[in-house]
Amino acid sequence: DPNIMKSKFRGCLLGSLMGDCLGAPYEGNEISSGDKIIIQRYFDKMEEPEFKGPFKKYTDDTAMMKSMAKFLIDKPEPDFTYLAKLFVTEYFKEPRRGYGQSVVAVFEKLRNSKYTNIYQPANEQFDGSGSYGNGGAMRIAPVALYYSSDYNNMINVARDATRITHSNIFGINGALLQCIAVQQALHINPSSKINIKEFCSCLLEKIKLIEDNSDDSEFNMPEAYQEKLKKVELLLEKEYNDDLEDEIIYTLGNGIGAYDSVGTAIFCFLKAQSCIPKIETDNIIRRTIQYAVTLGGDTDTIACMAGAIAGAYLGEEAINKALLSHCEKYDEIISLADNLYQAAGNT
Ligand code: R7I
Ligand code: MG
Ligand code: MG
Ligand code: MG
Repeated sequence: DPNIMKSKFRGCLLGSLMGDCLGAPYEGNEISSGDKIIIQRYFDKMEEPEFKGPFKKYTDDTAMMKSMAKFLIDKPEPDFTYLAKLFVTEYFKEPRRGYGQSVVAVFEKLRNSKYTNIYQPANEQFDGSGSYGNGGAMRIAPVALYYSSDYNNMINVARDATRITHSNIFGINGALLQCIAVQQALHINPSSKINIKEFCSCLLEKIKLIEDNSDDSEFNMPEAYQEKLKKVELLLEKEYNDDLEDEIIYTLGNGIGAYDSVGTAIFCFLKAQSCIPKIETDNIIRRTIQYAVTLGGDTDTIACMAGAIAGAYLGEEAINKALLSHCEKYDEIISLADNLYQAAGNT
């Protein structure tokens, strides 16, 4: 059904935006159980129809996601130099969006070298080992939407788009894992329950192929993301207890490294398919985002990635309109999703 797909494109990009905007105020915090009550009230308050407040601003996650969508919309064949220019132009137009500390050097080098070799600046990061930050993963959702029924191209474009800023194998494969998760969610019927076991085993199968073909001589963790996904599955089966969240953070991570955040985002999405103690809402997308925020750390990015997966599964109808209305430029993201939907060959 084409209407369902159109709604899923919107849901995905809006879920991504909401996670970023609503998670950003908590980025870098360690969350105590008292903070959970504050976070519950923060979301409740925004759902009140009479509540007026300044927009929750989006950060680098959305700024770069918008460039990814524009790159796919504007060029019939992927033009990665164009994408590099979009990133750089966007950064110098609005540098104060909370970008990663090191990626800024890539933007400066790209600009100064006039894009002669768009992959060289990223290759030079961290003495040649490349960034393992989650900046590739946080912005990847448009690629999953655009290539939703062309898996091999999706992977290749996702990889080459990531490599402009992140050349480390953890940064790249983390972005691929997030991309595959969004693509899988896109193909699930929004009116049926998710089969969690099947979702995980499909992800595992695909990331295994990718890791088997990755050169990971430097770190020698050739099954890193496969092992991460197995931990996600194990943690999903655990009964709630007071130490569970500490275990989740310890095992899956909540940091700015892709390895410490992409598995966590997938976990949040799957966990939020049923009720979670101390998170009071019937809305699955809100539950996903709010849960990601309560895990602390890189809240904007983990909520953004989890929100993108949830929105791709459930579509725009499942987005809480009151919450969305507090997110900066949500109407622009709706147009962007529609243009991406058209560019992908739909009408
Ligand atoms: O990955 P990146 O775009 O940052 C994204 C994060 C998200 O949380 C955003 O919301 C924003 O807050 O930043 O930017 P990078 O600068 O490439 O990576 C982010 C950080 O990860 C770096 O500044 C480093 O602190 C760390 N990092 C590394 N540290 C040591 N060695 C990334 N790669 C390495 C490494 O190889
Ligand atoms: Mg950010
Ligand atoms: Mg290998
Ligand atoms: Mg972040």
